[in-house]
Amino acid sequence: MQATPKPAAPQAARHPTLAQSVCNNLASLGLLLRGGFRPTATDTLPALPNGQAARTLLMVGNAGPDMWRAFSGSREAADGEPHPLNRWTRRHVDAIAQAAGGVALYPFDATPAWPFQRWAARAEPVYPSPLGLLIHPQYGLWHAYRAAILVAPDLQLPAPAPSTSPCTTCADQPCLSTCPVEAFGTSGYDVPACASHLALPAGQDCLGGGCLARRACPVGEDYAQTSAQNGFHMQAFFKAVSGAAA
Ligand code: B12
Ligand code: SF4
Ligand code: SF4
Repeated sequence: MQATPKPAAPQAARHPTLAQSVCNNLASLGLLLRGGFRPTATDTLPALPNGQAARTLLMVGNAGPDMWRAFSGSREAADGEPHPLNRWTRRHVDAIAQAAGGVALYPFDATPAWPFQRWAARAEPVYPSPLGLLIHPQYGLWHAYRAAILVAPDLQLPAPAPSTSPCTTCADQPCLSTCPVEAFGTSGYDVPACASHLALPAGQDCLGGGCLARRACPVGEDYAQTSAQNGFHMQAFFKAVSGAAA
């Protein structure tokens, strides 16, 4: 049986009780507190339920298999209704945010989308990869963001320690030579080319087991998602980009 990789240590905060309690509640769901930062007025965030301004934004995410294990046994995973992972996340993270006197924002339901990737780069050491996904030195491309929690206190989380992107020392860049339809080029990610391939018999490896370009990256292999999780996300992505009800 595959050992669960040790997650990166959450950043120390100067309000340890609130940060630790959020961290513990997230851990019971296989989710990680992935750092945070003090927002500025230009972030134009909503006020908290009591009218106060948020002085810390906490990033919530997943890496490795823990979240998938927790979600797989949930009622949302079994009820056959649309967007099970988003509904499971909202049910639990809304409660965690409320217990902290805060409010949760999500990457999946705002128009325009909240800039989760830009926020992530302010919270922890992540870097743009040639695929557009952010790469983490430990998790590689095998991580995502599920929510942000706004809270009133300034938790004074430390800025991410200086580090470098794993991509800068990756001579072969296998992520760029693996996609069968060369969807990653100088002009970004060719979503229609990818979606067309997924509709073909030749695209079933990507659709069922995950993006071949993402799987080609050697960084963070211990955190790679299972085929079941990759297939779940790819099916949701394919439904969204092919216009079917996701
Ligand atoms: C729209 C969207 C998509 C669209 C279009 C993506 C695209 N590349 O064109 C579609 C549906 C195709 C898509 C697909 C997927 N997505 Co998507 N997507 C989003 C979403 C909802 C909004 C992105 C957006 O418009 N942001 C608005 C701008 C203003 O936000 P921003 O943070 O400031 O913008 C930064 C990014 O745009 C980034 N960026 C985007 N593309 C590129 C390309 C390059 C080369 C670089 C350097 C940077 C870069 O740079 C900006 C400045 O920092 C985000 C969630 C979110 N709310 O952010 C997820 C998100 C980006 N997606 C994510 C994922 C995981 C995927 C999938 C892999 C899902 C899957 N099947 O498993 C696929 C495949 C993507 C791929 N192979 O690249 C993750 C990325 C996590 C990470 N490690 O970075 C996010 C953050 C969602 C999450 N829950 O974590 N996605
Ligand atoms: S294969 Fe290399 S260049 Fe591509 S994302 Fe991984 S580390 Fe970066
Ligand atoms: S899912 Fe397959 S076709 Fe789409 S970008 Fe990844 S490797 Fe290319």
